[in-house]
Amino acid sequence: MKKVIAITSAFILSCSAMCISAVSAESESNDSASVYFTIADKDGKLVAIQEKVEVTDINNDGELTLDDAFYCAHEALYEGGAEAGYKSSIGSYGPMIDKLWGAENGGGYGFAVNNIMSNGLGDPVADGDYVDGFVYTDLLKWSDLYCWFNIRNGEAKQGDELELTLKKPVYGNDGVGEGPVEGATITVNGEKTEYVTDAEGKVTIKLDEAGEDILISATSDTETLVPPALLMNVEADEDVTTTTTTTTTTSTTTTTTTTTSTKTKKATTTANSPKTGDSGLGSVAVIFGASVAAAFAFRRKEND
Ligand SMILES: [Ca+2]
Repeated sequence: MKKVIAITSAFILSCSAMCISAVSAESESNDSASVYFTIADKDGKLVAIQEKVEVTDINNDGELTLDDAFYCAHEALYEGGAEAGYKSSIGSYGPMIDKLWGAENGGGYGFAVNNIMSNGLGDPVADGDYVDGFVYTDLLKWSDLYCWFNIRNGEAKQGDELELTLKKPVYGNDGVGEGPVEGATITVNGEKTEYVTDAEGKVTIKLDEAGEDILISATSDTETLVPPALLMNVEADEDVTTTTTTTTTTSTTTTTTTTTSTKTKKATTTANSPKTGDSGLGSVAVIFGASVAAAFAFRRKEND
């Protein structure tokens, strides 16, 4: 018995020693970084949205740069890997992109690290960086405008209002600053909304849809925007859902089946609140007639 204990503790000791060395090796090492990639392709379409990619020193120069990062992003996200989708070479100003997301257009690519446009693939990347890359869609005037929202992610409740600012790089004597994008229409999961950014690039939108990773982006009639990407997690609000359903019911009759079941669920879950339940029943009665309401009430009674 004693021997077993001795062996066990020796094993635990060696294991913890191993764990300690593994942890310290990781914290000291600089040979990988987690980077979040957003990429717009040659058609101006978002093909990667804040995808987490592990970047390693692909070209073995002892540094983690954008060149390594784009290679790893294609290896992880592009069909056929980096060999099919990405190519870089050393140009007269340093390393440059020859192919991005499968598109070879003679050098029309842009990229930014944490919303700051980068000039070279040799720029460093670090853990937690957001890298945005895009293929120019306007190969005549190069009008594609990189832009970004003041936030990348957020949590909210359905029906909440959210104030956003859409920004773009502004080039001045002191280097690159930022300015507003005016007149951009906000899109939610690819659908245009009524919300348009003002002269300060600001817009307040109401989050009508619930869901995870709802994509908020922007488009413009006057400028070629590289689509910005904001991912929102919006928690469903039952009251908001009910209101929406009722509106749908009054405008069409084809959704009656769905509505009835939704209402039943609502009435059942709020059985302790007679006021809510009664008003729900009232709207059903108006729409479906007294006989349906009677059947509904009967079923409700049974449930009670
Ligand atoms: Ca490298």
